[in-house]
Amino acid sequence: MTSSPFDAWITNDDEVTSLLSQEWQRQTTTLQLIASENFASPAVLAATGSILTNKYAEGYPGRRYYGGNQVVDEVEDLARRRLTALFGADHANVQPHSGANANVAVYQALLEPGDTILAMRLDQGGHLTHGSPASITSKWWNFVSYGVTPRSDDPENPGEMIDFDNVRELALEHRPKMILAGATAYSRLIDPAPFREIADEIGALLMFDSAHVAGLIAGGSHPNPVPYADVVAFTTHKTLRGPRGGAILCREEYAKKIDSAVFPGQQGGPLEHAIAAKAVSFKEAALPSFATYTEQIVANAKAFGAALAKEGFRNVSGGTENHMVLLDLREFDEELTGKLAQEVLDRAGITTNRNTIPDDPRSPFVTSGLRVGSAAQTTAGMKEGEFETIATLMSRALRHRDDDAIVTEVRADVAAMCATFNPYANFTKQ
Ligand code: DSN
Repeated sequence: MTSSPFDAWITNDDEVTSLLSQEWQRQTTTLQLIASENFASPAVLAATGSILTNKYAEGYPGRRYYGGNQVVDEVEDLARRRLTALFGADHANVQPHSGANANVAVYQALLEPGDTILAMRLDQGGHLTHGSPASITSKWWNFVSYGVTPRSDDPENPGEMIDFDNVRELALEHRPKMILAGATAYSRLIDPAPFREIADEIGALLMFDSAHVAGLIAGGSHPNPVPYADVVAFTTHKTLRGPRGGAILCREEYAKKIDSAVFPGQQGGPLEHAIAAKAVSFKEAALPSFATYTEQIVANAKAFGAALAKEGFRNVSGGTENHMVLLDLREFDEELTGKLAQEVLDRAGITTNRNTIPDDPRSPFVTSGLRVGSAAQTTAGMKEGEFETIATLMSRALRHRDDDAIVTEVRADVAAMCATFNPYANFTKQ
């Protein structure tokens, strides 16, 4: 089995080395189409695996609770400076361990328990931390949810897009203290301006959860919410292509509250190795080549959605303007659930995730939808033509899911594509 070039130094643990090799093999011989995943650069991986993992640094640069943080302070300051410059923000907090932590820290910083937040419905694209009954967020805060417009057969106006009349009506009725824009399964551009107008009309705070599209914003392919929102929270590992983690941007007036909510409010010692890797990724995202990359992500997703539609998969909302396509599988095959499609595609070497679609009659564990994304394979160098090929491979595997020989043939075609588009052959030293 081929080893990953990044774990060659693990010499004393055969079991972990073997598992890392297996995962290297999986990531480089199968297609990674989960919309929230990406391939971080070798420099990001190296910083994540660096000596900074040894250091405790509770507090913030210049105000730590432990000695020996002279270098760590510079690392975290560098990350904060690069991030504020990238998005034009007043203040950055780069310590959140994840997007979920970042979101909860924002609520904790700016709201009182029991305050109302107006956010997107989970079954129409919102995230667990936007008030899922299973999330601590719904126990501490009162969520009211807006949705998408009804589906229509008019190709000019297909529906299933954020219903701003509904946002405004609910805002006027419930007077939330915060309006939350942002989604986890929504393929359209989210314009921050109408959200700001509605927030201003009722005197609410505006938070933008840009986890999925942070990279598209950094690359200039989507509008920057920073001038509109009081606070922007996101993950660093999706389209932004950094290490796994979270970050928060805010206006200066909220900086102290946000910092206190992250530490000591939510977390203990920050992961300075991850923060160094975040700094590396923020530098990469500021390069002109990153703007070209995000343009290609969107072009690839559009081509992918159109090719999937030709194969009979309905695109929810009629298409995409970001890195993801949300598929309604029912018109392709009424019997095919999201769960089954994900399992069949796994056998064919195509990694996806099942997802609920608006008004899904099936449970969130089964679903009638499948979410696919273009960010990772775009990093690997694929363009529109390759995504069109992937659409035909997906269709073939799903139509012939009971024929092992055909699924195996698709897997071989996938492996051949992956051999040509190795994500780690594509990076150049920058
Ligand atoms: N789990 C992420 C996603 O896949 O969208 C959200 O946190």
